[in-house]
Amino acid sequence: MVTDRRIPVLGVSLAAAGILLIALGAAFGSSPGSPSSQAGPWGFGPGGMMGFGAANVSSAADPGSSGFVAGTTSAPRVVRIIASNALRFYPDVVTVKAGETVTFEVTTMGMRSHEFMVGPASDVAADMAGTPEVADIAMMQTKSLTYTFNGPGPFAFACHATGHYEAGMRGTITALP
Ligand SMILES: [Cu+2]
Repeated sequence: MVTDRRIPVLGVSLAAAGILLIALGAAFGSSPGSPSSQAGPWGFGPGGMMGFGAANVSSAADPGSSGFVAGTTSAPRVVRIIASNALRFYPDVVTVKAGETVTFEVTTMGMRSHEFMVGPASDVAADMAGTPEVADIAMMQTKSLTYTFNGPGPFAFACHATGHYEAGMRGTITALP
């Protein structure tokens, strides 16, 4: 999906992303050693330019981690997701406990706007009308979507902005009993 138009703005986009990453790292609170801090998740390679590899976007503890508290409708567990300019979600695998309520806070990095849909995997794959979704998440904007994981799944999430799903902009959800 690289277009001619994108090339002149790439430098600006990277610089803006770097600034946002620094801000995100501060705002979200780093927790070194959490899975999301590993392996240069931003797509710029290990160690990344401009410190991308050290960037971290922490969410509340996952099921199976110490400190995990299952989300409820009155107190959903917050899971933060980055929607990248490279048409990927970070993280792209989210673990939930069956029955819990999760608020996804989805932030767009880069200049492309994204959508975030979550629900039964078959509905998400089909972009089925009525599947919970937030749309038009613009650069550096965050939108929230709260979802209760009733049943065993499988569940998934995806962006259905034109061409994005086909390019691989999707994620899986593991629901633990
Ligand atoms: Cu997208």
